[in-house]
Amino acid sequence: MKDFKNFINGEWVSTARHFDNRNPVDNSLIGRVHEAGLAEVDTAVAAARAALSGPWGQMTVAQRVEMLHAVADGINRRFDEFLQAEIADTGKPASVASHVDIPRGAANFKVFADLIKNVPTESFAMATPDGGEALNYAVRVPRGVIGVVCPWNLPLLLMTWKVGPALACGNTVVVKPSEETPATATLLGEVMNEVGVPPGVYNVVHGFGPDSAGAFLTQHPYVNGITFTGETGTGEAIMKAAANGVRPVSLELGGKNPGIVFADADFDKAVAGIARSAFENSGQVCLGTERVYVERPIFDRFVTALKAKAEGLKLGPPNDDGVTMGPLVSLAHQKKVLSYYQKAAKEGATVITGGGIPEMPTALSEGAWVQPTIWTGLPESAAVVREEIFGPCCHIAPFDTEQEVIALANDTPYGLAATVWTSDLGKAHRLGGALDVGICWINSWFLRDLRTAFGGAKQSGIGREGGVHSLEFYTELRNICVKL
Ligand code: NAD
Ligand code: 6OD
Repeated sequence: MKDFKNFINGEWVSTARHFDNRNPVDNSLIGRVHEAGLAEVDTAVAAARAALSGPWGQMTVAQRVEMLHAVADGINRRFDEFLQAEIADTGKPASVASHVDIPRGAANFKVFADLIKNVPTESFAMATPDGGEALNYAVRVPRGVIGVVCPWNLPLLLMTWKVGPALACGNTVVVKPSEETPATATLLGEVMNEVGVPPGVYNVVHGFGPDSAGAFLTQHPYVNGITFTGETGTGEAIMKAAANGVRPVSLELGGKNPGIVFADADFDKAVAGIARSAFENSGQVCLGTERVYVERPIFDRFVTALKAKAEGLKLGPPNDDGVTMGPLVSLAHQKKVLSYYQKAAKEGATVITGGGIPEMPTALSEGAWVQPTIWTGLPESAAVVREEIFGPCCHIAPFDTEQEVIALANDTPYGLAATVWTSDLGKAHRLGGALDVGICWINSWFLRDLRTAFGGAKQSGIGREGGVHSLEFYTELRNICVKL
């Protein structure tokens, strides 16, 4: 039985209130989590605030960079522990987590450490009204204490994607991992201590959202900025909390992303790409494809080919050979996804494949399993075509013209991502410009240089992170003007 404690000021803090942490593969108990109350959140924020002016605040950029490289190396040294912790919490295949989640966990520290060394600021020699001269320049200063509130789908990756740049910029952080996935944020506390990150720089408080650690953290007056990844509704609540004290927010929220396949696309690559974007991580990727639009001449062939891909997925526990799909993150999420499977059937969908719970061996029957699922035949107004499901499923509809598919793709309150599959370069660029999303992939998915801007349009988020855009959020520019 594991015991997940809060990590505050470099120490492990237990509390009297606990909640269970379960493995979604079979619903077995992994351990208990110590829920932070207002007092623990208060202590964590105070520690983070004090650390700003301690040894951390006095480090040169070069020293901070070295320390963040040591954190990345620390993750890599304990790669297998991070991997096993992440797959126990989420149930995702080890083959995915070992290629995506854990390497990115380390890379998120290195990339932003390297970036902060090279960040330019503006500087002007100016004439003054009295005929003299002044030097007017800006320096980047850390914002202060950053509250980092995380989801459960890519726990280490999405947490370090915020913590890496926040620390690179000289801030301190208090992290609230998802209640579903406390493990890797906790393990990272051990690495921070091992490599000598000063106490108070990285803190972790466990708990839930409303009336728990999430709300206590985001409402805390000494938190100077909040970065959040999760559902759009939660983003709205956090934005309201941040209004008190006029604190900045960066919000990465939900999506209902279109995948568009033109008849001129490389057919096999398009099928493989859409299959990956719909089913990887059991469809629990905010950037995943839940609406597929296929040009009419290849529609039937595409549906048949995607069905074969879905039915070719091997469901099973993360460490088993050849497994390509795990369970959903929890029984609660399984219930939500299954409710959409039922809605689709009620609304008259043609179920091409799946639509229920797969038959699993007895040892796994208590797990949060669902079948990869494909529907056709629904109107655009159907719930499963409009609402984010966050499961391994998609609806496929035919289209006839470029203008028609652009209108269909944009007809959603969300605007996170899109994928377009075509061999026509002009069409690719036109779609890239016309789709109202934060990121548009052409003949690819989940491919990005971390120095580019990342974020959502419309209700998929506010702000951009990545590269210098992260530095914009995690620092403030101070204007200094010196009369010479
Ligand atoms: P969620 O919004 O339910 O929870 C995210 C985090 O917020 C958790 O740590 C939770 O405890 C906390 N929280 C909940 N209510 C809160 C409140 N009132 N105040 C403060 N904290 C609160 O999201 P989830 O279910 O963990 O993740 C799935 C969602 O996240 C999906 O909608 C998905 O699209 C989105 N997501 C978006 C991105 C992106 O980059 N845009 C990335 C990953 C996930
Ligand atoms: O790759 C990233 O940096 C990122 N923020 C991915 C988001 C994935 C959503 O589930």
